[in-house]
Amino acid sequence: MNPGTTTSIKRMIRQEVFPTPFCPGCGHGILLGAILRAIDELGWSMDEFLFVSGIGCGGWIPSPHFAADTLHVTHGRAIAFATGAKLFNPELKVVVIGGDGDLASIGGNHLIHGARRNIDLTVICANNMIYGMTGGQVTPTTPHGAYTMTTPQGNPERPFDLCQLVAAAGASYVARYSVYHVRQLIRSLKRALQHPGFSFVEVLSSCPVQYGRRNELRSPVAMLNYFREHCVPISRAHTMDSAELADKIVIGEFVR
Ligand SMILES: Cc1ncc(C[n+]2csc(CCOP(=O)(O)OP(=O)(O)O)c2C)c(N)n1
Ligand SMILES: [Mg+2]
Repeated sequence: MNPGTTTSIKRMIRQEVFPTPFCPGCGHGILLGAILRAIDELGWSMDEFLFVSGIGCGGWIPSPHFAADTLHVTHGRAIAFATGAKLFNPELKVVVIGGDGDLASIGGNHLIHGARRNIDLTVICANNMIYGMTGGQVTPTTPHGAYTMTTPQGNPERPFDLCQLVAAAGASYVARYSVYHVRQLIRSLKRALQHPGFSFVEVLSSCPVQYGRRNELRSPVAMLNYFREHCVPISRAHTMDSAELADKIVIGEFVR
């Protein structure tokens, strides 16, 4: 069986029947597949892992889907639980998967202090730029001017660049891709999983239902096209000035 194929990763998913927590067109399913493909391509067993997630649509990525040990904990506290588990059993590969609200808003302090300590965790942020599960409120990564339930006139605030934030705090592997850039994303996830120390991968994920419908990106295809058209590789970004970069999202590896 070829690693990374649908047939190969099927055994890594729980086979019980349960309703999907994801809306049609949600990018979190693409990220789910990318994480499993990365682990499969590395030839690692799910038994070596603990996946920790908080509350939100992003928190549903590992739990209940992954056929592995999972901790589904309180909103914003996944990195704190993961730190405890890692300290108790340093042999475990501990992976945190959470939303932008979960990791950067209520959990923002755990994120920067986890990075500062450079603790050996892999943190994957499913950044759909909104509180998806609770109806579409603004988050610290919602773009300036974007419409959400709580910013009906457009977001007046400037968003965090999560990669710059965790890099400045001390993370030793930092990368950003989108669910449109699946092959690059899988390669980056493999590097993050292999990296000793705090590794962080921000993954821009489509949310046509809560984000897209308020921002003229109502269809799943429109959201993927948005990522295709707005993401600029770091190598190209170096040749662009700030005006050209104004509405762009830089992707690639920022710390390696
Ligand atoms: C302590 C606490 N505060 C607030 C909530 C309500 N809540 C649940 S999920 C969530 C935000 C979800 O957004 P995000 O983390 O970005 O995940 P997404 O659903 O977008 O994937 C909020 C505010 C909660 N469950 N617990
Ligand atoms: Mg979110």
